[in-house]
Amino acid sequence: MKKLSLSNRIALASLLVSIVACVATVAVVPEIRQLLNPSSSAETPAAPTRLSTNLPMQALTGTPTEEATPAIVEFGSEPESAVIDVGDLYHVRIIDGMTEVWVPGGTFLMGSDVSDSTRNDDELPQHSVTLDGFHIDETEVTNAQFARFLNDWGNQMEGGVTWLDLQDKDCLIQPVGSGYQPSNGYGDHPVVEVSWYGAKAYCEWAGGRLPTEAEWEYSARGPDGHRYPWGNDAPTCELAHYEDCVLHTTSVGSLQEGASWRGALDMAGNVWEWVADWYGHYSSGHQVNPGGPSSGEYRVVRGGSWDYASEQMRSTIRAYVLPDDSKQNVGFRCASSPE
Ligand SMILES: [Ca+2]
Ligand SMILES: [Ca+2]
Repeated sequence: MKKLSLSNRIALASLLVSIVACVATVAVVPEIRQLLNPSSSAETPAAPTRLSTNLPMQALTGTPTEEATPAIVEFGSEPESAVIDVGDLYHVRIIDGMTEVWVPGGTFLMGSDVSDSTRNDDELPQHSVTLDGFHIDETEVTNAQFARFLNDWGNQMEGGVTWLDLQDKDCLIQPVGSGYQPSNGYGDHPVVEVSWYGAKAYCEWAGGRLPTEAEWEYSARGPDGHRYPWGNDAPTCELAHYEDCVLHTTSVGSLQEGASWRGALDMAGNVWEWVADWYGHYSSGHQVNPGGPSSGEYRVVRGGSWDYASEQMRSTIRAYVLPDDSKQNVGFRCASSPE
């Protein structure tokens, strides 16, 4: 099938979502997980990149002042299929209109070579990873999409915090009446101020999951081990959205030239992206579908953001954030495995 343009696909996705809106929302209640103590004094892993909470942010209007009452959740019959196939390369998820691109299974070298003078220590040791094929979202999840999720489920507490930090002035979703909506003009910007729990819950609602760290890196750099999603050329503002560009999030998917080898957009820049894994040291040796350490204190975020330097756009860069923390430069995208 001929590949549709991004705008056509967005239009198609919107149409599909409208059709299915009358059908029912099928969701899975995220299991209640053990509470994590945000003031824990456990030892910090040795790593160069911990995200700061004090980075510049343009002033935003409409700071929400109180929590909205969660919307009523209604259950109904399950749609016959959760996705519409639009071709070999991608399909559209009905519940939120997200396009997912297909990443075929393969083997790649994860992390950086020890001789690379620009690498950080936590990118070592470089190791061979084999992955089964999976789908990953073409773009970061937007404020409009996350607001729709909150309107189904309310802003639930998990891990000691709400999924979305509505009290933060940098949050771009606001409670309105008994529901939620994106701040004016920010509907197609990536959701920020979302905890790891909120990101995970969204992906489960959408019928998927957070990508593993290995899946994220493979989606970005591909089997040839590119330095950036688009290849090895240094970042420009046509390729990625970072601190030399506009000091704010931008519309997802607006930098087509920066597409990864499978067509995923903004994998470098715009917002860092939560992945499923705990942060920890890589192990050496060949691994198959690795899921990271079995426990930890921090969760991994990937890809750099609008307020980070071009050096942070490398596809092997790792950073870490407490799962109950939420930041103005951290969002996410989802993945799924074939049924
Ligand atoms: Ca990103
Ligand atoms: Ca916050």
